[in-house]
Amino acid sequence: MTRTCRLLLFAALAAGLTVMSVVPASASSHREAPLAAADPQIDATDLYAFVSPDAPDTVTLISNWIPFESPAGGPNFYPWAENTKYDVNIDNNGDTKPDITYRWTFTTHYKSKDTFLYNTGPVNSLSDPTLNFTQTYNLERIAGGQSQTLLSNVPSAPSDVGAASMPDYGKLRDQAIAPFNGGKGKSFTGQADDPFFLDLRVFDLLYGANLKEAGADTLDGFNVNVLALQVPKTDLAAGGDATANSIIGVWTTAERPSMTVQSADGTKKLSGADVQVARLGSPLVNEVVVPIGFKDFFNGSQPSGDAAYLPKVVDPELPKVIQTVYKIPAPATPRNDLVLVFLTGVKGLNQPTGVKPSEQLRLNMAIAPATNPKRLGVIDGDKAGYPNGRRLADDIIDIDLRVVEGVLTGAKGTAATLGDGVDANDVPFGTAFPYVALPHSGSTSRAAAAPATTTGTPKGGAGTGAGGTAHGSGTPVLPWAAGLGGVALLAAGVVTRRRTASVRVNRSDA
Ligand SMILES: [Ca+2]
Ligand SMILES: [Ca+2]
Ligand SMILES: [Ca+2]
Repeated sequence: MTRTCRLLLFAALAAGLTVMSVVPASASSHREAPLAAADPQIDATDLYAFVSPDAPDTVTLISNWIPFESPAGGPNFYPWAENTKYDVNIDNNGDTKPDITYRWTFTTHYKSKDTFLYNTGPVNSLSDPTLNFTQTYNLERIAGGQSQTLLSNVPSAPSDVGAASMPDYGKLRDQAIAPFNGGKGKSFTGQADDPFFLDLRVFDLLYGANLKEAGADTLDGFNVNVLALQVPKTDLAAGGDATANSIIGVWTTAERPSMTVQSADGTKKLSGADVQVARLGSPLVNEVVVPIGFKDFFNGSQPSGDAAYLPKVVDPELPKVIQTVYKIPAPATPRNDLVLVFLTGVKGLNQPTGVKPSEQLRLNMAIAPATNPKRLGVIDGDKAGYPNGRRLADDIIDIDLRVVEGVLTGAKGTAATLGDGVDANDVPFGTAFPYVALPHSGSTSRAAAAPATTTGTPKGGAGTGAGGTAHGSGTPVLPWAAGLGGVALLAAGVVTRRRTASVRVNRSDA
């Protein structure tokens, strides 16, 4: 058996084990890669790209980091990493190479290091002296080998310590929205509610003998750190022509120096050439529960090498595992439908002319925002949603479960109605940039915020900004991890093209 075959078998078996075991709360969609899980500041959770519903000449890009931020996690809370380049990359001609990169880099400041406090009194403004810990950032746009500074020394919104410390957090959020290019562009960085929603406790539901029981949002009450950007479509399109070149591919990455030297005096120094330590494009490529090891390879890889995954995508093992366990027939192979969704974009929707296969979140900017967004996006006839880009309210788990089970090639019955029972975020999204909900406050306990899902009470909101929906579809539930065979194998394929050992060695030393 070749190394590749062994690894693929292991991937399928491990994924199968996921199907057949109870999923612990810690095995979330977020902390999936071992190295990234130990290093949450460079753990990307989700990437979104959509035409702005209230400014349809612009596109909004949102890149989220640091999974499972517990709101009361003081006194250090959730700073951005220093010496790290947080990037959102755009391929606007389908050749797998980035043509434009937006880059945020952060610097930390203390008013006083003679206190352990994040804030030394109530904070009513980002410039208050009571906000002891602050971070500022520079935003660059890199294109054609040239770097242009769009913003410098702009404050990032702090973690929401609690109502006594930050009585009007919304005001702090507003102050952290920074316009540039004469107001044509906007940037926001800081804490927000995690907009991703899913149920990881599906086994309780499935074996609870009630497939119509509503799911519970595992990420309910948790925050993330958000990089949000809104720019004119013409800033993203090849040649500035958003009509002729309306399709872009997007992925987010983090880079930092390859060597970390930590000393007994409590200091840490980073040096050496930058190395990529995070990569995320389409959801569930970077979020699926994959076997130990594979995710970290993916995080260091480039889209230009993704063609190597093709054989793994067209003949995924996991639908066969689902067939064995759940008696849902696996779609016939080769799965060219999965290639369209995960590697090239769908022709006539979001596939660039002459595309080279690579994993990116592909958005056709020419498709106008939906008047009535559907949580299931394209498979429910709403072409402004995933997999044409991704809006905050798109129900990725339900969509990908159905896609992997063949809904794009006509699968009907159970395969076309699968879902995790969670149809919307725990809190409503905003209707204006940056659209993400305000963070859950450090003074709000998770228990107090727990949803009454078993009664079917709707929660969350009908946020219209990025396309909200109501809760409670009552669709049959299935472990979402089980439905992502194509993606798991795609990630497994990464290992067949692992990059130089030196990079990984440096990475594992961190
Ligand atoms: Ca390109
Ligand atoms: Ca949320
Ligand atoms: Ca769902």
